Amino acid sequence: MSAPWADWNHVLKLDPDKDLVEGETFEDVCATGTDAIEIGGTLGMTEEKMREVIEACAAHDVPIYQEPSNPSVVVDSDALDGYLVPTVFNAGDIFWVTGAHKEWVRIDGGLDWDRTTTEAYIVMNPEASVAEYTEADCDLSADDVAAYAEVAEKMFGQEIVYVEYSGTLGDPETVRAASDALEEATLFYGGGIHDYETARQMGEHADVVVVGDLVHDEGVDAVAETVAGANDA
Ligand code: 1GP
Repeated sequence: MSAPWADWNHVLKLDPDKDLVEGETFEDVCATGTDAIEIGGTLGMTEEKMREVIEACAAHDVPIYQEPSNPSVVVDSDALDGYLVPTVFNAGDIFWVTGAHKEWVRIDGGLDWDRTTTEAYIVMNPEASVAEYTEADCDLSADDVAAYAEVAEKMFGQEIVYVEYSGTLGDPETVRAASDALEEATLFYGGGIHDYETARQMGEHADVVVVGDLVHDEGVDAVAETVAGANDA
């Protein structure tokens, strides 16, 4: 059986620390047509906030994954289809490559390996909090990104490679280079997707387009447009 993400075009990432647009509900969010909801966020995260959002989405018919930013916020819930655990390939601080993970594997009850997959992040926007946190080296050429993608898939057996421009629209040629470097792994792209056209453009190269802030800033209609763009790519 192939991995679920092999069939996805679009993922919506919810940040439990941010509100939905006034008047919109998690039911509306789940009805945007997105293939999966990823619940994560870098700042101000607590297990309680995570749990609230997971439970609100669980009533609706969309796969839900938690993307824990650190071991203390991992939520043990049957409502989750799984855990997508980031590891940052271009991090300057080794904590974000394997350091957090060595704590993770020792959480109470242990990790649920049947539902856990890592995402090999390549962090590209130096202004983003994830870049600051991880002390990522974002000064990378398309060729560098392609090389990291190849290392992730071939040397480290990663199923998901994630080119992350969080907060800004990235360079399509860099995304294309990452895509060309991969054989089997699924390429996620995230950052600055805000309408049909940007989703379609990045979806031409990435297997899966990830949309984040848009749902909190503009709302579900804007997200639905990006779903259409990703599906048309
Ligand atoms: C963030 O890649 C996602 O982890 C999406 O980025 O918030 O810019 O859409 P945006």
